[in-house]
Amino acid sequence: MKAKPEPPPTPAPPSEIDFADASVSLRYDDVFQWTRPNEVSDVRWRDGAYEFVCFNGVVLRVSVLAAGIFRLRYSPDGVFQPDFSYAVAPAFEPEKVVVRLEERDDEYLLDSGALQVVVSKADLSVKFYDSDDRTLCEDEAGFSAKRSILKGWCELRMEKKCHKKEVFFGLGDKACGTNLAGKKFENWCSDSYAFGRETDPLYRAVPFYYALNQGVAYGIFFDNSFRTHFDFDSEETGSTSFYAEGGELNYYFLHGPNLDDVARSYARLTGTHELPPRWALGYHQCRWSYHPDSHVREIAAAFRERQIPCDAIYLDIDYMDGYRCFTWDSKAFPDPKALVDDLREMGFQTVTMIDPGIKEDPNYAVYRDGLEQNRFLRTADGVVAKAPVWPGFCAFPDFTNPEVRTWWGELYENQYNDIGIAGFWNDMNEPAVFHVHHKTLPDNVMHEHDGLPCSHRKAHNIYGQQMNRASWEGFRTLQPEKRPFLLSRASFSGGQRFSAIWTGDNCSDWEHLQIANIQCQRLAISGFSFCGTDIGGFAGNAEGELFIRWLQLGVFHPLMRVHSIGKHSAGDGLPADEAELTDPALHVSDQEPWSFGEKWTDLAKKAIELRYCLLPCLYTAIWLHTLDGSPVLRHLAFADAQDPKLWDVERDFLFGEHILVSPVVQPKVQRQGVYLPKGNWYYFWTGQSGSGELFVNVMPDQIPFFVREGAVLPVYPIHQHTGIPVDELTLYVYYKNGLETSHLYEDAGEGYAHQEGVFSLKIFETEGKNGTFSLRQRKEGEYQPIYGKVKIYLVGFPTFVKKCAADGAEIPIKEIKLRERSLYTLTLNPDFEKVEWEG
Ligand code: MIG
Repeated sequence: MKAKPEPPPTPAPPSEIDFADASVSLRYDDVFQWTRPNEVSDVRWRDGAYEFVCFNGVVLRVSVLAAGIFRLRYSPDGVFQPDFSYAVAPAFEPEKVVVRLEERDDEYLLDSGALQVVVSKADLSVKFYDSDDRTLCEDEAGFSAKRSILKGWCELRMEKKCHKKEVFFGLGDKACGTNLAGKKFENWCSDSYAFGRETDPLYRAVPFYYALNQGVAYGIFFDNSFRTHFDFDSEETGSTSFYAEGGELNYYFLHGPNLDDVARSYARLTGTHELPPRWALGYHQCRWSYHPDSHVREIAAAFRERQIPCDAIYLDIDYMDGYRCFTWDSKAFPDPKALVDDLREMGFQTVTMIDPGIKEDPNYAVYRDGLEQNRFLRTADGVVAKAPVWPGFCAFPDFTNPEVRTWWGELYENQYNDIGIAGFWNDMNEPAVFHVHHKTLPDNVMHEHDGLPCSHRKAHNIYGQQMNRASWEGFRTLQPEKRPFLLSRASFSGGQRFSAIWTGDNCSDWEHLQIANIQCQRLAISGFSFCGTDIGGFAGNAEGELFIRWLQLGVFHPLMRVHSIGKHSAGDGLPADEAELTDPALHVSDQEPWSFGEKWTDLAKKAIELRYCLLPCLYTAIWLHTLDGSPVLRHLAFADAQDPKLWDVERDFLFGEHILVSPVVQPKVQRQGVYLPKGNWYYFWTGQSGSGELFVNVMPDQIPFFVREGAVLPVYPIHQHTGIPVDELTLYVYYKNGLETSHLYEDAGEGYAHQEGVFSLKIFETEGKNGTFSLRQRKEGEYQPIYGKVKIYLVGFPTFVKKCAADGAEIPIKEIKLRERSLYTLTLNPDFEKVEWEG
């Protein structure tokens, strides 16, 4: 070990002062100063972290939270603010990891086994290595911080080396192409009506990305709620950087080596959505607005008449009395309980919208109570902050105050407990206000921030997330035995614990169908697996073909909801530009499954039916997600990160354990080329198998998708809503020469008994060798699905099946020819343990 360097004889030189605006004006707008770490003077162990202290006072704290999760916190002046995060799940518990500190000539090494970090003595820059000595990620300029007189520490920066051909994924819900390399982004929750591919920022802020360096993955989660900026080498200088406009440079390094490992580590850190109620995974119909109640009833009746499955109908803002949250327009909805009861009778759940803005109106109880009980945000000068939204000027609850969250949660009592509204929809919670440029509350609005008061600069990005938390916790308290359903527009990392997400105000065109596809993939790998888009597009008018292709894609989105602007009573109090954009005259066409003529209605019905057939796959995928954080949707690169051909794929993606979806996102497609990741895949619609590059014939009523060889795909019969018990389960079993495992998870679809063991988990193991194929079933849990039989389809068996036995007893089989391949069916008792086929 080398002796510690002697401190320099003179005090550290002051950092350079840059009179930034001097060239522009003699009156300095502000004065900036940059701080960068200099030589490391000391390393010490303090409060569970290694602290590296530089001569000029910069400090880096490194802690190892789990095998593969390192945390790095920097302070430019040696002072750390209290450690606090709205993103990290309270349930996250650091693991004990053995870490060895070694001092070398020029650097310190922290060795945790699989992952190692070295810290340079010269300038505090860090490098991450894996146990094979591969450099995963290394600082370029590393840490720096800028402060100014007017804003204090206003740029906390990290700059890393960007490797040649390094690929980047994630970052929440950017609308651009999959690979983020060469682009730069901002995170600032923003109302983005009719956004496009290049629009940035959007509604959500998720400062988390994946990097893939020669097929080896790592992740970076920059846990900072200020406006953040990410640059993936957009200037081609060979560097990736990110910075925040305040707060702390505090990031987590998540070790791969697989993309899935990174996804799971991120989920472990920030949590997952819990199992939703089963109805929330059915088809949802929405409109701005179904109004009055008779119209809602007509819509419901039309679904049942046409036998088009549906589980939920939404009420947009017009159900309220003058956009006052938690009230009803008593003319249009004279008896909401009767409406909701009748809908439930028919198998529909009702979802209502709630906004954060509370109308300034002394006769409105929520506003009055809020004022009296000091529930609203105030400016730094102490006055209640007000800004116009739908109802005119509004006050905004401070959801970062625990008492306000409790108060807010209780406001749902009437709708949730008395009227029976099953789920809620939080809109405008960026928060959005009607100001053409600023679009949100001013910076000088103060937030309680759970005991660490701060300005809106810090709280803006978590406002929506904390509104969702307030709502969610309210539902859990009001009806602890019921699984909440909450859909939100804005959120922040970790917000997946409190709500599902839809992508906001998109448009009815093909470009937006492509964006919808990309955004959901990206949201899912960024923690928000429970996501969906306004199917058919929100703004503008869809045509039949677009609507059908979008519905078909929606089959594979955890939230499957049609929504569009239409007949609504908006207009009052709207700023001119918004009034124009939302002019109902521009968006008149209906967007119900039957709105496009008989031909398209049949196709829409088929798409929605497919959703109900595949519900067991979706439910199982979500269950797996809640268990280990595996995203329900994944970019194709997740299937084989070593294959560069998959890095830039945008259209095709993985769904759940074993499905690969190749949606049609362009008009008039008749044949579609697909590149399949390693292994054999079966085309669902024909049962044909293939690998690598291939073409499929695209039918109007089919969304192309493939199933991995060896997989067991559970399928339910078509049912009109999820409240109808299914009486049969079908297992599609795909032949493979080798082994594969699949799961089927089922439970009551509501309530929390599954946490006490009342669930049914079936683990399927298939094995093919020497002309035989077997399927084994193991069961766990105490839940008994009601279906009394299971039908098995064997797909892709290479020869003719000569013999088949279930649990040792030979059974007769019926053979059905399907194209070139044989498809064999048999019906068994659901408790079977083993089926064997011989050729
Ligand atoms: O300023 O409630 O994104 O889904 O229909 C528009 C009316 C307010 C925006 C939401 C949209 C919803 C609409 N809302």
